Amino acid sequence: MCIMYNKKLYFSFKLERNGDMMREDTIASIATFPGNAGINIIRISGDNALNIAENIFEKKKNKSNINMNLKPRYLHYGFILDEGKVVDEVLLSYMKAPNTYTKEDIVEINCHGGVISAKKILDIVLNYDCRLAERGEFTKRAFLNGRIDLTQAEAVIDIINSKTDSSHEISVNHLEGRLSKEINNTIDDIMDLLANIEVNIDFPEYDEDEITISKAKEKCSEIVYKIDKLIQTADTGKIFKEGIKTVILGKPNVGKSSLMNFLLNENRAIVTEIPGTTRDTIEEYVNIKGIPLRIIDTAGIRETEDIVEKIGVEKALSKVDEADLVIMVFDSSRELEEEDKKIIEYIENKKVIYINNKSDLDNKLELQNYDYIKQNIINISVLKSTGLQEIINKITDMFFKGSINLDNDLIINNLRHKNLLIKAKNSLKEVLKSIDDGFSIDFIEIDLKDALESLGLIVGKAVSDDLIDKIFEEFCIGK
Ligand SMILES: Nc1nc2c(ncn2[C@@H]2O[C@H](COP(=O)(O)OP(=O)(O)OP(=O)(O)O)[C@@H](O)[C@H]2O)c(=O)[nH]1
Ligand SMILES: [Mg+2]
Repeated sequence: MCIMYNKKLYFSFKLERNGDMMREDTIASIATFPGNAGINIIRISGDNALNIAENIFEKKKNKSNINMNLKPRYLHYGFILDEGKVVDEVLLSYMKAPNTYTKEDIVEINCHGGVISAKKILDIVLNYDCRLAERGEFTKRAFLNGRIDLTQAEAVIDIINSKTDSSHEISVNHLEGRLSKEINNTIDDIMDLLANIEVNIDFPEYDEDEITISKAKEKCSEIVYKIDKLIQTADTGKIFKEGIKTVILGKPNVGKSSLMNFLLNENRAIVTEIPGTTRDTIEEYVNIKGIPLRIIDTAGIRETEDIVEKIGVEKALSKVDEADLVIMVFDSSRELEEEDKKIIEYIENKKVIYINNKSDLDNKLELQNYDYIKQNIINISVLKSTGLQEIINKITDMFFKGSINLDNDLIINNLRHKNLLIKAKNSLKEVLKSIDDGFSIDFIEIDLKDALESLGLIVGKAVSDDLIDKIFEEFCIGK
């Protein structure tokens, strides 16, 4: 006896959106960032795209291509005209549906850079039966028309927003469909499990109840293990996406800004011998040997009557709350002072790397009552450029268990995915609990279906319009 538990059928109950072409109006926008660059691109998608192109574009007249139609997938050289007047010299391409980014007809016009040409051409395009695209609407159409699933659409925005090579690499993996494949395989596994259980409910004579249950338990534990492994990658994924939020903290004049500049390899923050030089926080991204740091230089912590400095100190302390890592800097040429002690106390629940800067000078820093710090402090001299590698090694140990390897690992870098995986895992744990407690099989079925639903939402099956709108609102215009 065999009942096919069909994934497509299961999700079609739940309003499956992917696959059926949506008939939509034609949209257009500038796909590039207008500014002093070589070119800008205006992108048009929809049924009316070709008609618009034929109306506004005139090919450079040479004998071979006068009056020739806009052949798909060719670059056509010519001019955009407005009431017979040349607006710009352009290259235009026409890509015929359905093998395009949106699965609709697409026209792309490469015009000259700067802000005026692209804006003028877009205005001309919008005079036709066409409207300005919303944020992410091209990619949204790619999803709604079934060319990509939701994880792939989300990967597009992550690629655009990537600040480090590693984050880019993780998102490209997702765009290639590695995450979708993994999730879909897990969905298939649960489908199989459900099929077996359905057989048992409908045709109890075909299988021994206990055998089905023990098999279900084994399979379910395997799936929980697999999902758990994915969830565990989420912290690394978050770090690569957002960078390790690292606050450099210390009393005035210890060399915090000098360390910031050293890590960034540029003179970003002002450095002087006057204590209280840095007033505001300064935030920058830096990728040091594959480690993405979102690094924040702060005002030196001390009691002060200076109103601006006071605000700076408060801001510095507030940054500590959201920090993944604090780099606390001491000045080895000075004795341990009350301010140092207060800072040590303030950050006692954080991940901290203690730095003893100015180790090129005579050491006056005594850390008698702070054995842990004494044993773990890293001696550096920003002036002499020594000790950076040790800081990097320490961060690698703290956040990546000693090594960074993105080659083989599928990494979750999206909070929505993480939360849905946790939900699916919890449903499956309920299944295991029901089995242990001896509940009937139809009970188990309910939690299995809940797990399926959560996993389906990751790849975009049965998602609500509100969720789709929310996801695509994060995109930039023109994508
Ligand atoms: N000898 C020595 N001097 C250093 C070293 N690092 C920084 N300095 C000097 O220490 C002084 C203070 O450096 P800053 O980087 O401005 O210190 P800061 O902690 O940012 O100071 P505030 O912004 O005032 O809190 C400057 O004169 C630096 O040149 C070092 O490794 N050795
Ligand atoms: Mg400073």
